[in-house]
Amino acid sequence: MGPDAYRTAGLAETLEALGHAVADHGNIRPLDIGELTPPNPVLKNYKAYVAWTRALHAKAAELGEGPVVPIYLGGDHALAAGTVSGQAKAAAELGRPLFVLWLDAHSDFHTLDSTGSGNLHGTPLAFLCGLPGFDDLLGAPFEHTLKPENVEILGVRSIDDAERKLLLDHGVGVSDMRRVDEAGIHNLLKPFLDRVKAANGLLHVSLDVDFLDPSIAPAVGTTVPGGATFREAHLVMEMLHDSGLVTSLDLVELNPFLDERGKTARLMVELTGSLFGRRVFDRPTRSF
Ligand SMILES: [Mn+2]
Repeated sequence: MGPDAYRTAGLAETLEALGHAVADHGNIRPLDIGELTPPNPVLKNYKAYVAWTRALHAKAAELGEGPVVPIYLGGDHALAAGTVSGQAKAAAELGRPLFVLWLDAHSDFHTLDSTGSGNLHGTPLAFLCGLPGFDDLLGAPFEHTLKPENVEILGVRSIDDAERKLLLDHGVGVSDMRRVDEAGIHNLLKPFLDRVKAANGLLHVSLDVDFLDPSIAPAVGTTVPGGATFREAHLVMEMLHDSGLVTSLDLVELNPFLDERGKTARLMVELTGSLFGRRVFDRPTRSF
């Protein structure tokens, strides 16, 4: 339902109005992977996670090498295990490092052992950073793991104890909402973008609906109060556009059943428009 809500909210039309050519590749289907036993009985929909990851990985590895900016629509944030691993494979083929900006209320850094809830949308970043236990996902060890220092999690405000330890041990960049309040989006994001540029890196952005404050984006199953405001979110997107560095994007965790007259889907489309060059406020040049 998530992808169709974005289509209905005019994602393609918004991008076309900005002068971009858009190709809708339709809905991807999970691979048929046969029987599979979960390594931890608490895990929910484990087989589906594996089946989707393999399908999305193959698609993203193919799109990642082309002169296009893929936008992956979901759906569960677990999809990033496939999209980002595929983009990472493509980046390796191109001989360039992949950086990831993870815009999320949560850090999604659980292993299949550390998760208490069994919700697999809490695990993709741990897989992508090479933590152990995920070999089922691609049917082989993931070769193109992200360097944890090339990952920046922004806007986080809910981290489980087990995750906090893993994040610190691995040196992932984490800017929580307190840091956003104290330092501001610009001061947190600019140094990261400068590092991507200096490394001639590719940049994948993974935007979870719950990055946003629930008052402006209610259509998500895991709301956490105190999220990014309308202006903070647009500032992130405008800075990303100005940087010219973004090479792929996830839009995830939209649940249209929980939306209020499509406002969350429309906001996510507007934010994508900002990332692709639309300005919310005109900034006329003045002479002083
Ligand atoms: Mn997430």
